[in-house]
Amino acid sequence: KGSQLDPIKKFIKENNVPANVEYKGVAKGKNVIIIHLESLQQFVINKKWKGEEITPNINKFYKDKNTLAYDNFFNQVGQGKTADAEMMLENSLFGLAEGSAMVTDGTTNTFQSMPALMQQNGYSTAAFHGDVASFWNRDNAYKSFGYQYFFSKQYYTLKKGYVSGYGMKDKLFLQQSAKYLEQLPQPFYAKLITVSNHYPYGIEKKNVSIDKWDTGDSTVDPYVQTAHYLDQSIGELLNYLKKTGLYNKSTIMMYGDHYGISNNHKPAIAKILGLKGVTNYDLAMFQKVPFMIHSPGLKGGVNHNYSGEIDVMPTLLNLLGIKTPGAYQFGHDINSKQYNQIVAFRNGDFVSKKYTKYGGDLYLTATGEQVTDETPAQKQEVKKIQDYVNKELEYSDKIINGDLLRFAKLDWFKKVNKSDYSYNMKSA
Ligand code: GP9
Ligand code: MN
Repeated sequence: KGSQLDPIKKFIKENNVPANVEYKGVAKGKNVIIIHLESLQQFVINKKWKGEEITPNINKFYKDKNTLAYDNFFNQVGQGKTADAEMMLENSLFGLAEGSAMVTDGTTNTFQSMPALMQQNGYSTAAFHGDVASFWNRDNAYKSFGYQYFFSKQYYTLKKGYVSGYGMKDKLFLQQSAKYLEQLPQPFYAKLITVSNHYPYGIEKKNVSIDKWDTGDSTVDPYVQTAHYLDQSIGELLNYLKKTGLYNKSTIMMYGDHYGISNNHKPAIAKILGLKGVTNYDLAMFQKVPFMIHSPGLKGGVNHNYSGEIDVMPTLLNLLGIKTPGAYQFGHDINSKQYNQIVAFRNGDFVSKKYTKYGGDLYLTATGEQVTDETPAQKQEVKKIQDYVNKELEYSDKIINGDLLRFAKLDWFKKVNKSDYSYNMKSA
């Protein structure tokens, strides 16, 4: 009797593509700093409002000669939002169709996660977030992922007005985080999760330095102000990293976790994008989020492959020169010459190089033209993509729901011992 992992192993092997050798190991040995840009969408990159760039600091980083950016990169989250993004980025496994996998399975499941792997490759590992440790069950899931340190709210000096919404204001959070960061043994793998650009986009007057949008949708209009504030906090952090010399010793990756403006705000979205109205195709493209990697010596540029959060781990691993043969990862190196360009959304919709399916409608990805009467040949092509999407979601769910990685034996990975870690400041 074969293992439940066998068909999954077969699927992954059949769809495997060779990682790009030109990028292999170019970031080897560098610190890794991951900056989670809360709710930041790709459309704000290089966009102006009233003559001013919305995200000038991130734009500068995006255009740097050593930054590799991806402008057709999609969020693939479900109800788990931030937690789903974290799950995909650090495991190359999807969140679940319902709920948050980090909450339901993060405590008990076995994972072969990025932090644990990095630790086994000689890195120290730390996560930073200015909310309570228990949100999204991070205090347990991070142990399963192999984080040595988790600097949550209890580790920060909090004065009156330091917190808004889900946690510490980004500028204050990143200032204090940087002080911890520079004390970590190098090389380190660190992730910093911002939160100020989170719905309902509340920001006090003294932090406002750009006008609201004027769509008339009061939920949407202040998004530009919190995005601008997030950008300023990133600018400050990058300056600090340059000052301390860490910038040149690190690979810095930034990504947006998911949309900030939901599909319930179509008239406002149309206004912001300068469209007469929005189609399901426009909404699909609206799911793009920033993804960029900066590393000293890295040959920069903009990669246009249709890709998504599930691909981050394999893409990074190739840059870091870490091999994971036979890994249970559903993503692929986006830089691969044979990268497949199929992006699954959590509900089974997809974007691919040729076709986009969103909200039950089918479009040609290149033009946005709707396909209503599929030819038999088109039907065949679409079915092939849909089958792939359904299978990867199904197999990823099987791994998480069945805790199947407890059966996975790979010689490059040592099983994580959760009891090695304790994040509580008081008991530590
Ligand atoms: C809270 C934060 C928000 O800690 O990460 O999560 P989200 O609501 O975006 O999923
Ligand atoms: Mn989020």
